[in-house]
Amino acid sequence: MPEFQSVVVLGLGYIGLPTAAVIASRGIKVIGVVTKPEVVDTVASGAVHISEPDLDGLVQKVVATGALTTSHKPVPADVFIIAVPTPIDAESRPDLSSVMAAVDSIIDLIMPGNLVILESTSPIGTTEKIAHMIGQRRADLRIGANGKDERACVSVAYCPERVLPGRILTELVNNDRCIGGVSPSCTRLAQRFYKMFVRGACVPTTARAAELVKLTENAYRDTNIAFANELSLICERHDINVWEVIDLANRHPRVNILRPGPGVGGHCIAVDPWFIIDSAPDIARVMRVSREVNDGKTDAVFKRADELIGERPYANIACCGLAFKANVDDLRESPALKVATRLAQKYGSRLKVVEPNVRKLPPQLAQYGAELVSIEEAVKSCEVAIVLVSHDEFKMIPISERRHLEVMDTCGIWQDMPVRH
Ligand code: SAJ
Repeated sequence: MPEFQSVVVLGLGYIGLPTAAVIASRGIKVIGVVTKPEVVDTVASGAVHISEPDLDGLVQKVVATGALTTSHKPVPADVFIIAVPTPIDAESRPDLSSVMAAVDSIIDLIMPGNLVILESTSPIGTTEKIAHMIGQRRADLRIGANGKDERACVSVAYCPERVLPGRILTELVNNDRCIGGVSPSCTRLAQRFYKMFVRGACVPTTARAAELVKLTENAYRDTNIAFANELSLICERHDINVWEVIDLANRHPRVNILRPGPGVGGHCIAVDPWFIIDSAPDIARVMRVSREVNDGKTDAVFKRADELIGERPYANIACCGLAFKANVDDLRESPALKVATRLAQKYGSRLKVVEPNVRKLPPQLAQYGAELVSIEEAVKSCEVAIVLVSHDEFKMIPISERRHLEVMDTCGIWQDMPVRH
């Protein structure tokens, strides 16, 4: 009989739903748990509430076979996976309330032999805290014993998700995973579980190290993007083309500068470094400054756009892109959306917004009279263009159709014409 026959996935967002669907596709019974009734119903009908390539087909299939079902509350299972959001609060400190609520909801259901896995990005020590919480409330259970009688204990482990939005289904299966239990036996059990659906290596470590690994990956990327964004402002000061500088510098065999943009968005890279900074504020100086540089870039982009528009008092303005990055529909923590909102506040109906991945303009833009249009319509009806996201649809517009535009291109997609960045 298979070691793991049923899995409860707590949270059906960008990570929980694809994870639940992939596990269900291996023939394991999966129950996706989410508190929002509309998500319970949508997924139960075989549909999806998030946009991610190929996810709709997979969910439809596993729901149709009965391998994936949904519920608003957890049920007993062999494995519990916690994949709920871990945002930061107003003081940039980790908010673990959803994780703790998820643990609370399963504590009375846990049985000897069960595996509890945390996948949510979390501060160092969270997995141990969860193990402690279960131990305190369930004196009848032994947590993570380091012994032979693995099946008599409850195992608790951390296994961070590392998938890239837009490539989630591929990366979920092919990326290496680092797996840290609160004891070596917990790590081993969690490794056996992930090996059932992960083709990448399942590398063992401790829970605390695994927590920091996840945070480190995103803090590393944030710092590298901050370097690129700082360089773009230096280039602007000296009137040098930043894309050319990066291109030439990257010809050095040991240099690989990332791309500047309007700032860093999404719910991961702009958030996770704070978990490290909060844990060691006196040491994490580079990470803090990187956050400030990346947030500051969004302000700088707005000011430059405002100056450019100020030179054309009656012109219509094409605002190209709202998503947090190219070719996704996710507007969460999007620097492009922040810039567009400030432009809409100031320029109202002069603003023609292009976002090919959404059907409706967010209310914070619509309320000022800004309008959602196609990229073709925008280049035709505007004299100024502010490029905020490097969507494929924008790259495909030929120079003959945009030659008349005064362009500020924060992403470097139209380098065949004079642009400001
Ligand atoms: N960005 C730049 N310049 C670049 C690369 C990205 O400005 O050269 C910006 C993007 O436009 C976006 C932001 O950074 O606003 C983040 O985009 P991203 O594609 O770098 O990352 P995410 O947030 O989509 O996903 C990241 C990934 N982490 C790493 O690559 C280290 C992903 O693997 C993680 O699983 C995900 O965070 C997560 O969930 O933590």
